[in-house]
Amino acid sequence: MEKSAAERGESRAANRIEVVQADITKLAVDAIVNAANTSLLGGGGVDGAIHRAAGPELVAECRLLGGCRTGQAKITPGFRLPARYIIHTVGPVWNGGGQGEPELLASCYRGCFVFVREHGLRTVAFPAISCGVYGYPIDEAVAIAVREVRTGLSENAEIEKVIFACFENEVYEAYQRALR
Ligand code: AR6
Repeated sequence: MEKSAAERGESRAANRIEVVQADITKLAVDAIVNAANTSLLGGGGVDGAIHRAAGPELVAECRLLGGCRTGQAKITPGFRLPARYIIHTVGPVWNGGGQGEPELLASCYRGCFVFVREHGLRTVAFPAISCGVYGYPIDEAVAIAVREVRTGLSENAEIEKVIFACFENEVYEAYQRALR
């Protein structure tokens, strides 16, 4: 029987999503996403790893950007990374869920997809934004990430692949469950 357009769209999106256990700084993609803070000047977690791997040119470039609000995104070159670009976004700190956290986290993913379109990027890797130091419950964050990535893929046929780069088992398993 023929599938509906919605079903076809869904399967096309599913084929373009990959979950990997990897250090995001090693991925040779068009862009990796950084889970940054509002200063954009570096920090711990994935942000620290990206700044170390990209080299000191990154913080010099970030100083020119004037920070970034929670839920928004900014783009820089990848410098010494295998990735061509870094899209820096600031996830919400989890404060119980009543402070607009879900909308702010969704806004991070949407802001990244705006840059993906503007720069004609075909491959992009996301870390689990807000799932580390910022304390977002993993299953809830993963549900938002998967929903927003599916939407981003359905709105942009040029994207070949979106990778969820997971550092921890718990996060990797949460993505596997959400995508099943
Ligand atoms: N590759 C992929 N994922 C990683 C890597 C890596 N190299 N390193 C850590 N993760 P976090 P947040 C995972 O804390 O919660 C920084 O100090 C990590 O296991 O990096 O958004 C910033 O400057 C977790 O699953 O980001 C901010 O101040 C996920 O990445 C603050 O942390 C996100 O954890 C942002 O907190």
